Formats: sequence, structure tokens, C-alpha cells
Amino acid sequence: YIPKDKRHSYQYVVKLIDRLYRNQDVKVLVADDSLVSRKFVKMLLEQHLFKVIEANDGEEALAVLEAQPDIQLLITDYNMPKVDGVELVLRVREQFNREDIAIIGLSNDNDESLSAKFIKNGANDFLQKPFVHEEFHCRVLNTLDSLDMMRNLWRKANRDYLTKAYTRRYFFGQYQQTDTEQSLLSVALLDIDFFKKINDNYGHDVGDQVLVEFVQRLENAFAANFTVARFGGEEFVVAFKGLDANKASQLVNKFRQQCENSPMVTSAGDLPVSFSCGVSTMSNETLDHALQRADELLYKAKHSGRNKVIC
Ligand code: GH3
Ligand code: MG
Ligand code: MG
Ligand code: MG
Repeated sequence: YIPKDKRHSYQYVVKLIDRLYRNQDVKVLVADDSLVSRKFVKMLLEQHLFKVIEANDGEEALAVLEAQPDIQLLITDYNMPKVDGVELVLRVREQFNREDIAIIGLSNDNDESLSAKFIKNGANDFLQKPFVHEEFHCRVLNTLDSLDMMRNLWRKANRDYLTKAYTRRYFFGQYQQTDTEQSLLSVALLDIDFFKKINDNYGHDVGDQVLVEFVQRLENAFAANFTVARFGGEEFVVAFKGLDANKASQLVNKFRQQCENSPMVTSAGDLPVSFSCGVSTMSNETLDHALQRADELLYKAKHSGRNKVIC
């Protein structure tokens, strides 16, 4: 017999079990100057298999987050020496968005406006100490659910489903506001040659494989220093921040030669795949204009034999 107040809804139990598997990979940072309170929260979290990291105060918490940006949840006390909980939330939100980290504030202070202060400054939730264990677990669960949802949304908007490259939307978000007085930006538009023939001859699936491998190659070549995005269909863009069109097109040309020398491995066998490219540097104009010029150069490359980079 389970007493009434100990019964959970079926959905809650299913959700809890599903989370327990995933919690093992979730790092939670607990910031609290009281050793007893910190160890207690740690114990509650470890019951649910979370990986717990501790910080003595706000300043230490900031240093830990700097060193371990993969922490998904911060649980912070209010009254702490040096940097208090509310200031900590403010400082964390200057660096980390809501899809990066979730925050829950805690306090045994009697200040009734504290929960509002935490939430206004960017916390996802607040819990008054002392709290019932059950409530603590429910709130942690809800907070992590909304973090997951936010991350999914972010990924859907900014990562292409097929190739996992950044989307056009992400690209514009990052570079539309570029101030060309402050920094140099060149854009390269790449378009696979005769891609329609690959689809027609070997099927859409093989076409998809070529797109995926093409992105992998582009990312191996450029992603460490530059942004690679899928612009649409079989067209890609690379943002070469800090390089002029000449330097950028030299890099793309080296990549073009590498592609020329290694056919793509697909389920239909090895296929030679080439691309054409136009490169332009943005100067006192909108990103759209720079892309338009890159597109005109790409058109020129297509009509002068393909498998070319023009700047
Ligand atoms: P060009 O050398 O002039 O660029 O010729 P092309 O055949 O590459 O260009 P075209 O624009 O005629 O054809 C592009 C094709 O890409 C048409 C479209 O069906 C195909 N395509 C677009 N997106 C995808 C996709 O996600 N997967 C696959 N398999 N094909 C796609
Ligand atoms: Mg305290
Ligand atoms: Mg094409
Ligand atoms: Mg095209």
C-alpha cells in the first residue's frame, strides 16, 4: 500500500525514469557558502544521479562556469560573501543564454521580493528554504525540461536537419550587423556542380550523402576558424572573418583542389564531385549586397567551365 501523498502520476514516474538515465551526463553547479546547505542539495541531486560540482561563493561559481561551460544547471543561494546569488545570476546571464544554462535561486532569507529579483535577473525558478524534497525534485525536473525544449528550438532554427551545418538564419544572425570599419569580412558562396545529375543518376539518397560529406569536408577545412552554413539546396556559404577576398579565395581554392583529388564515398560508389565559388569582401554595404556580388562571381565561375573559384 502506498499512502495517498506518496503516489505519483504515471506520467511523472515515466518522465522521472527517462530523466534518471540522462541525468548521469548532466552537470549541476551548487553555489552556497553554507557547507551544510550545499552538501544537503548535493545529496538530493545525487539521489537523482546528477554530477554535482560545488562552489563556496559567487566568485568561485563564475570561475567554475568559465572552466566548465558544459554545466547545464546552476543552483545558487542568495546570501554569499563577495558576489551574492542575484548578482551571480546577472553575471552568468551576461555570458550564457537560456539555451546554455538554467538557473534556480535558493534562499532562507525572509525578503519576499527575492524570488522576483532572481527571476527578473535571469533565473528560471526560485525555491524558499527550507523546502520539501519533492518540490525540489519537481522544480529541477521542470527547469531541465524547459532547458531541453529551448535547446531543441535553438538547434532547429540554427542547424540544418540533414547536414547539421549552420542555417542561413544563423549566418545572417551572426554577420548581418558586421561593422566593416571595425572588421574585415569576406564571404564565399559555393555551389556543387551538376548536382542534379547525381540525384537523377543515383537517386536522392545518394545526393543526400554527397551533401553530408561535402559539409564534413567544408567543416574540416574551415570550421575551426570560420563559419560554414548551408545556404539552401546544394549551396553553401563560408564567412571568412579577418580575411580579404584574395586570401579567402586562396583557401577555398586549396579546398577545391583537395575535393578534385578525392572522390566522395557514397553507397553508389566513389563519385567525383566539384563545386564553383564566388568570393567577395563586404565594404560599406549590407551583407546582402556582398552576397549578391559573390553570387554574380559564382555565376561567372559556372559559365566559364565550373570547378573554379573567382573573386
Ligand atoms: P549547376 O552546376 O549549374 O549548379 O547545376 P546543378 O545541377 O548543381 O544545379 P540545379 O540548381 O539545377 O540543381 C540543384 C538540385 O539540387 C535540384 C534539387 O532537387 C537538388 N536538391 C536541393 N536540395 C536537396 C537535398 O536536400 N537533397 C538532395 N538529394 N537534393 C537536393
Ligand atoms: Mg548563504
Ligand atoms: Mg549546383
Ligand atoms: Mg544551386
